[in-house]
Amino acid sequence: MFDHTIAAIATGEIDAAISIVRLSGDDAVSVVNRIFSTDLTDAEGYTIHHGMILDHSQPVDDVLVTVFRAPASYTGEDIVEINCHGGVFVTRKVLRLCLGNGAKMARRGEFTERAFLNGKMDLSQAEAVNDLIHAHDQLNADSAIHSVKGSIRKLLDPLTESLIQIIAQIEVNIDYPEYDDVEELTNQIILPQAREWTRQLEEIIDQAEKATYIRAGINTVILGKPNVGKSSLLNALLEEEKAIVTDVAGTTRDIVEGSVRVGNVTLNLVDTAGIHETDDVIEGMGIERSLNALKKAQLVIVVLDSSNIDEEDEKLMAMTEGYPRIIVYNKSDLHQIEGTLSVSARTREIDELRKAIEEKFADELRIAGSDTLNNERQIGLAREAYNAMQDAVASMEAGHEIDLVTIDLQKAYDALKAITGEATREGLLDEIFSRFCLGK
Ligand SMILES: Nc1nc2c(ncn2[C@@H]2O[C@H](COP(=O)(O)OP(=O)(O)OP(=O)(O)O)[C@@H](O)[C@H]2O)c(=O)[nH]1
Ligand SMILES: [Mg+2]
Repeated sequence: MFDHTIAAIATGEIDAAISIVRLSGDDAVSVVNRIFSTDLTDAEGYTIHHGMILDHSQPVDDVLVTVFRAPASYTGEDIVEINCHGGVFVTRKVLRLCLGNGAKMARRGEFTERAFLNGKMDLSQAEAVNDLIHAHDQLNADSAIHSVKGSIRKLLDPLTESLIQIIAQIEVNIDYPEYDDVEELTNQIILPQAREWTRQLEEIIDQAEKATYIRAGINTVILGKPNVGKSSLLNALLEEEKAIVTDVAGTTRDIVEGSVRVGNVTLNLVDTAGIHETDDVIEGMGIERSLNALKKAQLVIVVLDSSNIDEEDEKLMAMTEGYPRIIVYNKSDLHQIEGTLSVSARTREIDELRKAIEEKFADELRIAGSDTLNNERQIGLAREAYNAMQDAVASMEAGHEIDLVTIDLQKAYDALKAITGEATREGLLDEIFSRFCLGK
């Protein structure tokens, strides 16, 4: 399908025990044959060959070479992988020899692009390969590997299949009105179905949003009046002395940030200046920043001092009412209030808070572990489909002709198909594959 063979270093460019130069294309085997002491002409797929990489008969490296034969390879083409002895210098030299003997340098993501264009995977799977490379925790890695295995197509297929059946049937109705054996579809028949599709799309989008935000980490703001132990709590959660703690009210004047994992939940924590009335200019600016951080919060941890609760706390409670929040009663070592979520930041007894956080996001964690759309591109297309479907419903409710309705249904269908790349749009491929690493 492609007229040239590509090559790249597939592993990181660091000194390591082994690194891999990868080639894909019709000439992959013949390019390597020109620089390899062992003849690979008749090598079958899934075989490994030992030998020397040679530069004008001079040995460069003692290597193992893996051969994959089209179409049973990652890209669907012949692939040869040269397992070199690590060092950046040697690996680059092997790559240069491949390039000097007929291969072309691969662009970022070109191997995966070829896999996609050769029909080895759909677009959502190709994107998932990239997500897997960049996954920094279990949750992200799990969802990426699900998608590599085709979970997104599984998620959307029932919807797109029933949608295309209806569209096809409407078209038959319009184009061949004389066919009596095909049921004549009316708004009354399609409307309940279209409403159900709209509902399903809404759910798919909602779940994807929940999943993406928990995978990215929860923006969490620690809020409270001065001296209640906010910074101490941040330090306890982070298990390090990141923020300054003193018994002077108004210690924290700027935003202090840190990221921490609580079970499977990642919190992007922000410690803030204690909120109260003040004439101090700097403290006032700090308080303003606290209030700004609150606006972006996906979780607010409201900290109270169990031994000293007053009307300033009441104000804070009222202010954070509409936010997803957890209220913690700190300094439980001094005083404990029955029936509250009690912690002691100073003695690092904060298990109750950790438990509450995991419980609060149990739903999202479950969703993130299941099959969902994975990124903004996919969610954006699902929204396009949802809007088109809503238009279809509205147009049926208004009693429009079926051939008008089918335009919206078609739009919804196209948007859904673009998620897996079955109706790819111009420029999209370049955009997606350029985010890849070289050699992938
Ligand atoms: N006994 C006890 N003291 C605590 C606890 N948590 C914090 N403190 C003390 O309370 C004082 C204030 O703690 P910080 O963590 O600085 O409080 P803050 O809310 O960040 O204060 P500001 O930054 O001034 O708004 C310090 O002397 C802490 O040692 C706790 O659980 N128990
Ligand atoms: Mg503080």
